[in-house]
Amino acid sequence: MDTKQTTRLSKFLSKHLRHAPEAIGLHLEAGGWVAVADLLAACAAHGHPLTRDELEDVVEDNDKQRFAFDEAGQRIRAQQGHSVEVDLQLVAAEPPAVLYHGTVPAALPAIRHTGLQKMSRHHVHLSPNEATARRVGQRRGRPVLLAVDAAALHAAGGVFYRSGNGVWLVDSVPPQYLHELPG
Ligand code: HQG
Repeated sequence: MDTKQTTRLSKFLSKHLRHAPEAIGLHLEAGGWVAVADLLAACAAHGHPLTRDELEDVVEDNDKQRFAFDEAGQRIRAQQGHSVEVDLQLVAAEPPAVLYHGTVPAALPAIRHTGLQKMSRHHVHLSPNEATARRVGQRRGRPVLLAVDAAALHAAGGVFYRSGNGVWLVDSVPPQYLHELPG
């Protein structure tokens, strides 16, 4: 498969493992899992035929490790980023002292007022370093970086989760834990 095909399949998988499984007749089990055999059949039935080997290549090549197989290799899921109701069975973890969030200038007034909100996702997504946060912000325009005082929020009872691909997840970040970093 060339890069273009891999990207096309990755987008198709993101859409159906995170947002619209029922559109291709899938149902996410607890943890967000679907049987690999069911996924391959659903992909074939909806214009994206691929083999198990090709699926493994897409999972491995994915720049952000968006997808993961279970230990037996029988099931697959998106690691985070869902909009459908799903219990990812994440385990709470102690975050690093500082985490980062990349956004755009237009969102700042609201963020200063209400803090970071999960918007259409299940959690606010935070990055472990500035470079990753900058890339996240850049998807929407000129990136603006915020540092999150994760240690203080955690000490105040904020519950953090780390997804399988290194994204930190939290319910919300009130404004007093945010610091705007100089561009
Ligand atoms: C902003 C991608 C107004 C927030 C990325 C962001 C990441 C507010 C947008 C992952 C707000 C939500 C997540 C508030 C937050 N008022 N705007 N109170 N609080 N926002 O896409 O963090 O390709 O849901 O700053 O790389 O940008 O999907 O979240 O701009 O890892 O794998 O509202 O998505 O990964 O946007 O990105 P998103 P995000 P994938």
